[in-house]
Amino acid sequence: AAPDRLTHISKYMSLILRHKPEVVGITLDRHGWADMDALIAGIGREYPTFDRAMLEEIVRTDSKQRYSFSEDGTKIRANQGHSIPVDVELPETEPPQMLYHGTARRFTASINANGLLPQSRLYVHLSLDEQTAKKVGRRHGDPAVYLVDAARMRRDGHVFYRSVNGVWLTRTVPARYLQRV
Ligand code: HQG
Repeated sequence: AAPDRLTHISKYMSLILRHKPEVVGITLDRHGWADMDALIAGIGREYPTFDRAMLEEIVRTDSKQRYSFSEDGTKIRANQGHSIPVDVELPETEPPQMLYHGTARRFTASINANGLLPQSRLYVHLSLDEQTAKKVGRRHGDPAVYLVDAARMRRDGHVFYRSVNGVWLTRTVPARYLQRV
């Protein structure tokens, strides 16, 4: 299939598997899994010719490894980024000393005052390096990057998870752990 058609479908899949499974009439279980056949049928209503091979191609070629299949191959889920409260069974993990968060400049006054909040998602998303954070920030506009004192947060009892695709997750980051870079 043409690359931009696959990109469109991948975005639609993100919407379904992270935020709104109901748009294609499916549900996620409490661990975020969707039944593959139901998902394929649901997406097929919007994109005729969509099939299992295309789904597998999207998952395999996804630049951020956004999706995983269940071991038995009957289910699929998003690795992170959910707004609906699912538990993707990530173990609590010791973070590196420092992490980064990319945002838009227009949010910085609010972030400096209130810290990083998960907004519509379950977690605040943090990046391993400044470059990646800047890219994430650019999605929202003129980018701004914060350094997050993850080691001190952890010492103070904040919990961190690393998603299957390497994104770091934590509930909130109070402003005292943030520094603009
Ligand atoms: C900002 C992409 C005002 C926050 C990326 C961000 C990521 C505040 C926006 C993943 C705030 C939420 C998530 C506060 C936070 N006041 N603004 N107190 N606290 N914000 O999209 O981190 O391509 O929900 O800085 O790679 O940008 O979708 O989060 O700008 O991993 O797979 O509120 O999405 O991955 O925006 O991105 P988002 P995000 P995918």
